[in-house]
Amino acid sequence: MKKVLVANRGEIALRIMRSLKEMGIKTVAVYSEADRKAPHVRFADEAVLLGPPPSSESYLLIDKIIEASKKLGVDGIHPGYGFLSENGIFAEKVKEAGITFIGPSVKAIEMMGNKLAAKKAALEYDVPMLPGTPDAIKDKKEAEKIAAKIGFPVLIKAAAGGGGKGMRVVQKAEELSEQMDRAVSEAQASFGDGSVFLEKYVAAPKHIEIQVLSDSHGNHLYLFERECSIQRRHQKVVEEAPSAILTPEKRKQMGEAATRIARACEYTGAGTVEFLMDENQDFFFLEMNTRLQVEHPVTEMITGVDLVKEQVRIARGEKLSFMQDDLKITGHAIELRIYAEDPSNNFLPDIGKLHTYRTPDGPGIRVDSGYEEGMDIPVYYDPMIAKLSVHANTREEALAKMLRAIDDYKIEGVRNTLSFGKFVMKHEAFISGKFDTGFVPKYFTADKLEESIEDGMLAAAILSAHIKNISKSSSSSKNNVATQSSAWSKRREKR
Ligand code: MV4
Repeated sequence: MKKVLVANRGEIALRIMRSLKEMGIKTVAVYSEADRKAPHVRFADEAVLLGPPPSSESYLLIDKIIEASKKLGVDGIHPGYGFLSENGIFAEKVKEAGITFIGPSVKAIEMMGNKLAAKKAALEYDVPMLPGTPDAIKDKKEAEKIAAKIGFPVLIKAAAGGGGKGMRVVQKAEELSEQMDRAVSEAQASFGDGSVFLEKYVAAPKHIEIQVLSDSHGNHLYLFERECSIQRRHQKVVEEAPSAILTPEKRKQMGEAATRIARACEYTGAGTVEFLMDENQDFFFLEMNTRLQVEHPVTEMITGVDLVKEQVRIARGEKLSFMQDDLKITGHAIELRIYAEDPSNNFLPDIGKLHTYRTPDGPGIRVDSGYEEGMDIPVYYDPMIAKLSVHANTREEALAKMLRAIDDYKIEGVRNTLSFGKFVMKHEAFISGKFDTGFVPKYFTADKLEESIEDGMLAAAILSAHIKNISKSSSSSKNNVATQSSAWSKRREKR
């Protein structure tokens, strides 16, 4: 493989191209009109303009990306995450064009893209699953029977779904019919496929996923777990590796279950098997993501494995160069996703210019960022600005490092979730490891956000000006407290 096109943007395009460059592979970026000045475009050896800012007119244009690849003599395409990464048609067309798709086979993508097909495979390979229906539900009579057998509450899920879309909790039999109608129409509207199935509902589970690597010679390894329970509305915010609560035995059981799933779909490349864990620490297969995940850095930090390089080696047909027993967990890693969203205003997305943008530094700190000071955060794409990851010997040290790194991260001009990250890191439930997917709704309200150090200093300055005013008995409008504090609140509004 001599030249690879990265069909993505932002931090992940940059992260992938860094590894490619270290492997001596030439890189080709693609970009939209909104990303002309983006770092991933500058980093690449060559770059191709795809079209106007909306994804549907740029990053999702399958044929245009393949045409450009052929023209530039590209022999591999890496899809990153999101966009075309789990699109079977794209993977198929890349292959037809004689280009290597750096990812799993079309068969594996399609099998795991359908939750029911994935569960069938899991069942055959003896992977623990929640009680539920093996097939899509056709009529309500059948649904009632099965729900009664499973026992309420039950969850209706879309077969084509994922990420929580089309999910409906049913607390009692009387609600089943209405919720079925809603789930089917939601699934039809979102995925063009109205098939749904039932599962026993687990209230407040933990979300733990296993990283797997599979080569084309039938070797399947697990690179341990990532704990991803800190989410809001199915958007992950904090991930860590290893989990604070898994025993070595449980870790091995989950890892081996994950590699059985990989075997079941003859997986190749890097993949993630998601599990729910209940309060008894029993785990259940949820779904498999057939891509490199956003949160992969925490796994890289604790294993020392570069997952992108492994993806490339596997795509070239090489055997994995290590075995399960060679893999060890070293230390503890935590990742915080920083979004251009206002945590004090219901996480309303924000856009605009990064007037100040300075990232933290030092041993054990990794920043995966697609932006630089002075750049605009566009409206068209995911609101994630960057990922801040830390690695230390122990979880406690990693937490302390994360808090220091958050304080050293300076963002002005765009409201962001740094302060929310600080709230999580300082929360007793997070510190103790006793948390689940209900963490954010259970504990977070906007008034729990600390003011930033600068705001604190500004407040002190205003207070001291106020005291001077009083002692001088002066009340010129310039030094008037009301004017000052309104300037302060304006400042607060801008971040
Ligand atoms: C569940 C569940 C409880 N019981 N399935 C949400 C996204 C999709 N991947 C599966 N999800 C869930 N499935 C059963 N049978 C709770 C969730 C869930 C969840 C899962 C992982 C991480 C965060 C979550 C937040 C809410 C609900």
